[in-house]
Amino acid sequence: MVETRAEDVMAAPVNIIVGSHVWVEDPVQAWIDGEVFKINGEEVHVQATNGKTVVADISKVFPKDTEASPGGVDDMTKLSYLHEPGVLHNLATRYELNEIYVRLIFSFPFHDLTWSNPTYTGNILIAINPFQRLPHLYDTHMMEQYKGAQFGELSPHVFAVADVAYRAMINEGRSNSILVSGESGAGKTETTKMLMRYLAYLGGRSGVEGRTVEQQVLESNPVLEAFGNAKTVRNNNSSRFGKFVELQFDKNGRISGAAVRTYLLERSRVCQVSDPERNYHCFYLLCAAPPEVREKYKLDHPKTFHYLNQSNCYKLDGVDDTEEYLATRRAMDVVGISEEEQEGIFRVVAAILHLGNIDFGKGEEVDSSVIKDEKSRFHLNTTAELLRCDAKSLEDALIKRVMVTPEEVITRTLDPGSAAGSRDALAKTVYSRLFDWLVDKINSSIGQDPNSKSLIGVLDIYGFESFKFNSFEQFCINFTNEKLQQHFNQHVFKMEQEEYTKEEINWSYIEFVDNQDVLDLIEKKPGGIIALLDEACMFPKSTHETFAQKLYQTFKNNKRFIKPKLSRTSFTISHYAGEVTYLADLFLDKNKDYVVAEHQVLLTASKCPFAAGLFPPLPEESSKSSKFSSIGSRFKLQLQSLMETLNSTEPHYIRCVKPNNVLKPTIFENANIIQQLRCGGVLEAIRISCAGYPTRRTFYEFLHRFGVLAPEVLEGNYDEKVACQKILDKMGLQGYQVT
Ligand code: AOV
Ligand code: MG
Repeated sequence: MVETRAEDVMAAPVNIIVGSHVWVEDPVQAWIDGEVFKINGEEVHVQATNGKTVVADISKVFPKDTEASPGGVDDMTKLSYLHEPGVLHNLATRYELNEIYVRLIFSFPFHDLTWSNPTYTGNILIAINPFQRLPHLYDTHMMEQYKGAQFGELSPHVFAVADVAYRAMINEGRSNSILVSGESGAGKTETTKMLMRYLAYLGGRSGVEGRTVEQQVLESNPVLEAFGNAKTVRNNNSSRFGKFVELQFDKNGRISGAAVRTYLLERSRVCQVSDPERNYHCFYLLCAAPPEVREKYKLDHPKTFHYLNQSNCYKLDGVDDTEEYLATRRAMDVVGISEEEQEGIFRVVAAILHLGNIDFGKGEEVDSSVIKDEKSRFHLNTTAELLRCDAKSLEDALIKRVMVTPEEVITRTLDPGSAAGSRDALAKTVYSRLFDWLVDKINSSIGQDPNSKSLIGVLDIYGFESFKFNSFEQFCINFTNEKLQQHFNQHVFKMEQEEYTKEEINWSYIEFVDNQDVLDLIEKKPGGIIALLDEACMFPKSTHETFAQKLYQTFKNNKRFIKPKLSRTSFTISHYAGEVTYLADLFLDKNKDYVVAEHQVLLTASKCPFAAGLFPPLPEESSKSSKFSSIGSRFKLQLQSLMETLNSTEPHYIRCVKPNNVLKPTIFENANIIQQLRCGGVLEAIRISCAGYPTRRTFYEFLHRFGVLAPEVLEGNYDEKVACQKILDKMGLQGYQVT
């Protein structure tokens, strides 16, 4: 095999002289450009174009491409200097022209592709959020252009990625997946919707009357967004759940079914919202519904509801909640949710708002509570009415607990604090059941194609999160991101390097951060954090403090685990994307997956078939056994199964980048973007794509192709390998290996 490599342009620069145009590091702008005016040993003095004079070590000074095309390049590997400032400058140049996509093509084959078919099918698309509508970029005309165009012929685009995936599926009969990643607000969900729109366009049945599968798939997005998205400080429409959409195709390449899998909806948001965030969109759009709907559900301004007024944010810029209500109803029609079911759904949503307004006062007995006042009584009655259950039973379910011992039945009362906790637990359970119901309904309504041989999966999952206070939700979200990062590493780095090792090619291993150790820390069984958390949940005397102590003890020598000084309940994990400190305080509660028996009984008995349907009676056995079910462990299994699915597909990656934290167009924050590129492994991927040996030929192919350069070699009766070597020697080539 003869392997030739590109110029190793990532290596430290060698040709820096006085007069060179260069990039140097800058604490504010990350990189600034300028001209070298003095070199003193390793010290380079640069006159920057912004007026500053900078002295930097030569290893930190990179040459600037003075002949670069003014509009930048559409493929990173076309840059003459592939270093961090060059990559960043290229993205900035293009972003200024509203060219938000740049691709990174790898020209090496993966080990599972045969030599007869060495085309590399994977590529990475970098997408920078424009924070403004660019309608021309996604219109029908654009879709027409991308359909059937040769890859690389047109500008990089999400449509091009979807097109490659679709064609690979048709031609090779293999399943493909498109993994969209990036931090919160980077544009994953919007990108996913574009991908789905384009795939629906390719695999749709134009001219078919009535609801088509692809229409239903597309309209499932606004339905899920209304119930699973909310405004956060990072994104006005932040997905609070993960989503994997599997589009199934028949043998003619037409969409024949689809399945939506969702992951871990953030439950705490239903009763706890911090300023200036919002609760799930559906609550606000229902409060803005036409008057007759509002009257029916006894709704008023969102500020009158405890679950909404903990934050002062009610409205979203540029969003009309009344219009959103109508749009959601229309989308529900298309998806196949009946009028009656829609009525049931919104009745439950309204009931949750009223439930949150029930307050508790101290009862006469010790540790007991009563419904606080007339206002609370009104909301209690309204909740019962909407859920079609008995008001007294609802009251009891909120403030009393029944314990059955072999001897007797004991009724225990709850103090006002615990009663409020019980109320919130009910609200969260009902809401998460409602969300799961919607997902199931969408799946059954769209239908699965059991005969489908190939599919395209699109993954839109929450990005890495690190806040001032991080809890169990962030722990699960970041665990997911570690898993996906490993998948990316395995494909782009490990496999490529294993290929070199297998063929015994000299290869200075490009360092990439292998995160297997973080995954072990989190999910190893036994002994990982999730396993220890489950143990703590099962042991009645555990508290968050004993749990934290156990972590400190177990992981005191773990490089990825840090105990913050002076802290008694928080712990820090050194993730691939940076350190995150978690507060263990609510981990135990949030990990316990159980429904209070009284709540279950109450709702199973509801006279509303929809509400009762959310709480099917438990089978005899499970109601008795107190088998512990853990959210963390279940999530781990879900992720495992997702990874298995992804591993059986040909992956394509889209890395979304958030250009600024103010969510505004045209602002390009260098340091922020570099951080995202580093975290996402994009820079290493670029490095490997040019430092590797992108072109490979068998000896036969090589002779066939390049023999004309040395006809005398062909005439000589040489061994193939020797003949190749002779051609290479004659041409005086460098940067190749013969193995
Ligand atoms: P996310 O999915 O990555 O965040 P979104 O896809 O919701 O981010 O994008 C955030 C916002 O950026 C959108 O609401 C749009 O206003 C804008 N945006 C993103 N992509 C585009 C585009 N291609 N064209 C125009 N505007 C865009 V999160 O769900 O928070 O992780 O959990
Ligand atoms: Mg999203």
